[in-house]
Amino acid sequence: MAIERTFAIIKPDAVGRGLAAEILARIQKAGFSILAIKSLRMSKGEAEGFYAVHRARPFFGELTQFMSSGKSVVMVLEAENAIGKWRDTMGATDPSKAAPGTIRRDLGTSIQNNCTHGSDATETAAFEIAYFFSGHELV
Ligand code: 3AN
Repeated sequence: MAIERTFAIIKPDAVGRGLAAEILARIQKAGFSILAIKSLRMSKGEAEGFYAVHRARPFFGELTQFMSSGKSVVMVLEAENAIGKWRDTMGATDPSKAAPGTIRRDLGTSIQNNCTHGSDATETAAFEIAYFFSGHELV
């Protein structure tokens, strides 16, 4: 299987609760290389652009408010099958439905405050990586 890249976020709930180091340790333990990483606070507009596919959903306003409420850590992760592997490491969107041992099950507190984000497909990963990182940050 080819080496793949995915885009990951440690969301403001997790950063605010001091869980960034714990999540980074899980990323390393799962065998990802962190190709690029930075900390930033999204503006409301940046969050709206990032989650544009969800703009018709009832939770869009709340979601973009939350994502712009504090610092996030954004990353590009590399591994074999990185997209699927990172989604497996995170667990299901709703922490109460996520498998034991996953980040969302162990650390998430609600369907919104679920600690992490991960791309769901190759095209999404390409869009999301380019949304936060320039080519020179990915060499
Ligand atoms: P995932 O992040 O697991 O791919 P998506 O893409 O369906 O899930 O949802 C994007 C984000 O929107 C989720 N990570 C979560 O923070 C939020 N979200 C999803 N469903 C709901 C919901 N029913 N109520 C509130 N927030 C939600």
